[in-house]
Amino acid sequence: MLIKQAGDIRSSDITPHSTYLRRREFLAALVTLPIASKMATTTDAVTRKDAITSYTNYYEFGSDKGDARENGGAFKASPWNVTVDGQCGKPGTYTLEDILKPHPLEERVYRMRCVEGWSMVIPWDGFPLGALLKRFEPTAKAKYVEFTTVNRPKEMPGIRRQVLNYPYVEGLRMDEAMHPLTILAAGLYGESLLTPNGAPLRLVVPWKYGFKGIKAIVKIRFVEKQPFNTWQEANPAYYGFYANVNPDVPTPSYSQATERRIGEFLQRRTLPFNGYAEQVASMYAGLDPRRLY
Ligand SMILES: Nc1nc2c(c(=O)[nH]1)N[C@H]1C(S)=C(S)[C@@H](COP(=O)(O)O)O[C@H]1N2
Ligand SMILES: [Mo]
Repeated sequence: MLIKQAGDIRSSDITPHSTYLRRREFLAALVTLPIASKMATTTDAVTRKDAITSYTNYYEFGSDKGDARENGGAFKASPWNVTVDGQCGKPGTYTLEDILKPHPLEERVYRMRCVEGWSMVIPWDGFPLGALLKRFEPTAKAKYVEFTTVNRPKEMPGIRRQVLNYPYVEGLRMDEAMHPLTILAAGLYGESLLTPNGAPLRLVVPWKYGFKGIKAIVKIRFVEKQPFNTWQEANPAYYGFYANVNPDVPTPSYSQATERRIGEFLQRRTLPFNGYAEQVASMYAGLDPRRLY
């Protein structure tokens, strides 16, 4: 049994009093999802649900792990529209229902790894991004896909602090976007996503560092040129475009060789491509591994 030591419990793991008072509002967003199939890509133990929903990175709500849960009470994830444009045959504005309807949710248990050195194992409920993108009929000029997060300063109080430039933007190369391990998630642990984890729709790319997993997506754009993602813009020495998990490439100030699994005490060795090398490494043949950060 793993025992969490007092020194290992961060203040952000503890529910703030104001959140406790709003707990009904927080729980009201939960809807049990019908899951079509289950697939585990790891035998590692799944991280506790309360850790996954309270220990999050979501700068639109603040830069502390507990901020999205603490400050997310005003965020409205419904109704929701996603605008699709750029190099494709079927641009337009689609409702969340339009997006989700043809794609039964599958539960996939993925290892996730953040650049800050922590990791989790999350049972995401999602569907392959590629199946959705095909519906929009990308043209031959669509080399990359760019994603944009909703920008609502009134509902997202961290935006005012301008730690990052908003709206938050991420991107994938077309082959990465079409890869079967890449999913859009609408839930986790069999329930619809809560605000801190990116409700109502977020990207999950398990062989990349966590920041690639853009939350609360409102725009999908097919483009010819490599998108300029928010974290690369904020600090290019630490954050690149590819952001493939690579234990051999340190950041300018720390090693990326190990990670601390949330809920565990000892460090683990980080695996190339976060353990998914067999499935994805061939996409990067010929690319300088130092660019894989
Ligand atoms: N819009 C938006 N998406 C975001 C972020 C953010 O600040 N804003 N943080 C990213 C980072 S740094 C990480 S590690 C993951 C964390 O996902 P999780 O909180 O669901 O574990 O979300 C990513 N997606
Ligand atoms: Mo992150």
